[in-house]
Amino acid sequence: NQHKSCVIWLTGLSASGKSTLANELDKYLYNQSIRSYVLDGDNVRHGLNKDLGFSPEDRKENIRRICEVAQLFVDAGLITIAAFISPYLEDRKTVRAMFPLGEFIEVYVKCSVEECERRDPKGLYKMARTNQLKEFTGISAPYEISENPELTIETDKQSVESSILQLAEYLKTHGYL
Ligand code: GGZ
Repeated sequence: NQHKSCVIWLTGLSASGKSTLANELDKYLYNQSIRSYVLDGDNVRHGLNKDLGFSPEDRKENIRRICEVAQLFVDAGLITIAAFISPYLEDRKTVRAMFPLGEFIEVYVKCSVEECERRDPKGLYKMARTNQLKEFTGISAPYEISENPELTIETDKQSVESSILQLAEYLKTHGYL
């Protein structure tokens, strides 16, 4: 199937729904016979970036390496879906600047910190609140909101299905699919 390769960059808090959306979009594209690949903490932070922690410098290096990998996947012709907190505006701007115009689609996965903390699937918010986890995004480390993401998805207001439709609609109307 014909598509234009690009990177779909999902940014947002821990437990905001980035990985869920990334994997559901990946499935959706697969069902349309479109080649895609998901980069997320599970396949990057445990391997390539296992030497990195969560200080601002390490997060910056994390995002820099992911950007390099994403460029390779986009070159290989895939719709590349990256799901990382990527909390710093400057780091996301740097990634954007590494891609030709139109090949970087920033998606803000918006969810209140209250709702993320309520979900807390891995108990990390709890650990952050009790100081067992330092520099935790949203609690003791910043998340900087972008002014102009290509898309905003509000996971505390809309269903996964409607979010995937919103993403697919964007990709279709902008000529990626
Ligand atoms: C934020 C942390 C931290 C701290 C561990 N702050 O919900 P998760 O568990 O599965 O996803 C989070 C993941 C964040 O990694 P990223 O590579 O996306 O972060 S960044 O883009 O900021 O470099 C969370 C877990 O790692 N985790 N400690 N202190 N998230």
